[in-house]
Amino acid sequence: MAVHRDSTRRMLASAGLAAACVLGSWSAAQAAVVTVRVTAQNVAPANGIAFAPLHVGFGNGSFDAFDIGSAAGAAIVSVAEGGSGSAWQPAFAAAEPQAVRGTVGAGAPILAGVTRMLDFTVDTMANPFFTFASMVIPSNDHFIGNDNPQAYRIFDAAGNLLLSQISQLASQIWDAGSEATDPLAAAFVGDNDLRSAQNGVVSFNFSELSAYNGLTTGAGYVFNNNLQAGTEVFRIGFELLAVPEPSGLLLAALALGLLATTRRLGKV
Ligand SMILES: [Ca+2]
Ligand SMILES: [Ca+2]
Repeated sequence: MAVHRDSTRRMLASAGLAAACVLGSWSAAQAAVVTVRVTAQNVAPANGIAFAPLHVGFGNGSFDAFDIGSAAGAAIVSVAEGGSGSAWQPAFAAAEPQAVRGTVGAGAPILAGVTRMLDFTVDTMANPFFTFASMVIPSNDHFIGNDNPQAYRIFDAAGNLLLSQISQLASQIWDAGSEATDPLAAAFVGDNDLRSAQNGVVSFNFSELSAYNGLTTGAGYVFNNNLQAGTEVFRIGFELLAVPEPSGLLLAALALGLLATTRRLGKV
C-alpha cells in the first residue's frame, strides 16, 4: 500500500506540475492581448480650435512621423494640411506592418467639448507604444502629434496599462512648416486650394492660430482661439475593456480534473 500511495502522490504532483505549466504559458500568452478603448477629447475653449479625426497606432516605436527642426515629410503633411492622414497611415503600415492603426472620430471634426472613441485589440508585447497625429483646425498646417515614437509606452508586456491619458497643451501644437499661414487658404475657414508653400521646418507654434480669429468656421461658429501656452486643448484616454476571465475558469476546470483523478486513484 505504501508503494501505491507514493505512486499516487507522484502522479498527482506530476499532474499539478503539468497544470501549472499550462496555466503559466496560457496566461502569459493571453495577458499580452488586450482590448483598449481610445478616447479623443477636445478640451479647448468653446468656439476655438477643433481637431480633424485623430490618427493613431499602437506599434513597436519605430515609426517616426516627423522631427522638430526638419522639413515635414509627406506622411505628416497629409495630416497637417487637410487632416486626411492619407500618407500617414500607409507610411505607418509600411514601417510597422504588425502595428494596429485606426482613426478615432473618423468622418467629422472633433469640436470643442466633443469626445470620440474607438476600440483596438492590441498585442501588448509586439505593440506597446502609441503614436498619434491630428490636424488643428482652422489652420494651414498645424497639428498635434508625438515627435518621439517611443514617448508613450502604453502597456507592459503582461498587458497592464502604464499610461491612462495623454494631455496636450496649446504650447505643444506644431506648425508643419509646409504651408504658409494664410486665412484665405486655411482649412475650415478658407479655400484649401489657395494654399502656398512655406518651405520651413516643423516647430512649435500656437500663436499663429490667432490669425483666424473672427472668421466663420465650417461648423458655423465664429472662431476665437482664446489660447495661452498652458491651455489644455486635447486629451487622449486609454481604458482596458473588461473581458471574461477564462484563466479563472481554466483553473476551476483543472482543479475538477485533478479531483476526478484523485477519486479514480482512490478507488484503485
Ligand atoms: Ca521624430
Ligand atoms: Ca505653416
